[in-house]
Amino acid sequence: MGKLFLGLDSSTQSLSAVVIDLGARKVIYEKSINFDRALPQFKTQNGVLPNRDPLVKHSPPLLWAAALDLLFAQMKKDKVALGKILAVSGSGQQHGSVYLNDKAADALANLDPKKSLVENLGGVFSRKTSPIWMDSSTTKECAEIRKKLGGIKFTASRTGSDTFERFTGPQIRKFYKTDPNAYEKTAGIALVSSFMASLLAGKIAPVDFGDGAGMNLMDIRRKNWNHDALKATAPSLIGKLPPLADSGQVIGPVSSYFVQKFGLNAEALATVWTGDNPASVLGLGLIQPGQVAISLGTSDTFFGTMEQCHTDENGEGHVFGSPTGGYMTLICFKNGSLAREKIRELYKIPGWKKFGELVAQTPSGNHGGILLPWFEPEIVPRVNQPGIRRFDLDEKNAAANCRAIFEAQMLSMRLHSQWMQVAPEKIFATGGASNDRALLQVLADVMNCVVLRIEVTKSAALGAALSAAHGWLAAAGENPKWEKLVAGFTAPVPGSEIRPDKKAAKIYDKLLEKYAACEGDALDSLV
Ligand code: XUL
Repeated sequence: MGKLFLGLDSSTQSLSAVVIDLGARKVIYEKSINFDRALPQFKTQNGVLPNRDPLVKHSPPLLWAAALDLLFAQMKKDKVALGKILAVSGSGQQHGSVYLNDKAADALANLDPKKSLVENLGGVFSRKTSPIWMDSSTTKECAEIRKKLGGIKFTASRTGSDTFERFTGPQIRKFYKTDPNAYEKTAGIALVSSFMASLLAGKIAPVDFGDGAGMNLMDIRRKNWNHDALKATAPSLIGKLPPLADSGQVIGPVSSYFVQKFGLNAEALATVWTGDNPASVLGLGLIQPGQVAISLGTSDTFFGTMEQCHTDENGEGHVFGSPTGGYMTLICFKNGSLAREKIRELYKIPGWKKFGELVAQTPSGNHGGILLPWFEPEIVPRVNQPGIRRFDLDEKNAAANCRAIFEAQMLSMRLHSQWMQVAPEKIFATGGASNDRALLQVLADVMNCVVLRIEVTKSAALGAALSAAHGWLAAAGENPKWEKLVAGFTAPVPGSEIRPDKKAAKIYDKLLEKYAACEGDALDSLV
């Protein structure tokens, strides 16, 4: 058996583990614990606590700790060679925050293996629930912080993003405003990622530069806490935040809790965790600038590594620290498969296969027809009053509308990713809709770029395992190279390459101008 590393991913609905054998370049174990099903006592729905206010989305941090116990117990039962694992790292859903009191550090240092993590941690929280990334109840706080930082452009250029409701800074501000006593009693604020790392390490863990950039608190260029942002958020915040560090950096040996209870090796290293999106960059092997991933899921996301730090003046996209040391970008479009699904329902199209066939039957550029895809409020561009709009497009033509929705989504991605100043060299497509070649051809033509399909089920946990390996090798005095480390773990699906059609690409260059004009008119009419 070669060198084994464990990567964990604490996501909204589940906690997953991936164990890799670095020498054999293989994933040798995968497992997930679904929160609602495995831990019904926490009464979550899809990992979130029900709330009367639809804008409020919280989860109990003890649920995540309980899941960690369950997952280790499962790995032991499945006879995973836990004693052979050299280092552990992880990733967490981004932006969510955990509020700890002054008993936390002591409790973490003295985790009793005869008790569960839940019993050990019962008294360490200054706030029982954690706001997570789905929360959108902080519009007021976003405006307050943005104003103090000098507007959208300055907020983005300092912290990597404009203020967003789900980002941690606005969430902390809301907590301070609504419960100042509990805020005062808060000794430490962790992200989901650093909270989970703290359990493994048995001490308060640093926040990494990837997840730290999702807080509106970190100076994106200097990679330290930005004092103006801290001041704009809440008083005495610096004393409550842990240090910032590279993901994968060694914190120390794993807590003896996991050694005694589950048989982890006493010399195994606990390392700094990151956010799920930065970890996915590693898990998908996107370490070269110019390699971009487009995930066609519930929402569509566009992300990749970036050499130089360019922030978005319009405040639509995000810049995070990359686990490989530089920067990564992320743009999240809410109307992804959600909008495609709506068109499918509207035109009673029986399945996705038929949807793809209808797209293939229609010409590139749809004779100039445009459909703005905002069935739901959109993040990029910001649209609070949803509604689709058609321009030169026959509402009765089902095939043209199928093509129009996907063309609109891809044109919007191209338009709203221009601020990155990186022309993609290769696009890796993942997610449900990436199964369809007709859709991928549209993507290749709109972006005028080669598209390859990539299938990794647990890209964040795999990325975390690779980060653990990187941290362990660096601590052993080696100089690990990311290219070599990720090689062999992820590869595009054989035969999935799609090249852009030169004629179609020209049509889209022109259509992009029309799309931008239609979008501009629609946004103006919404003001
Ligand atoms: C990214 C974001 C989500 C969560 C999902 O900004 O909010 O992708 O990280 O876990």
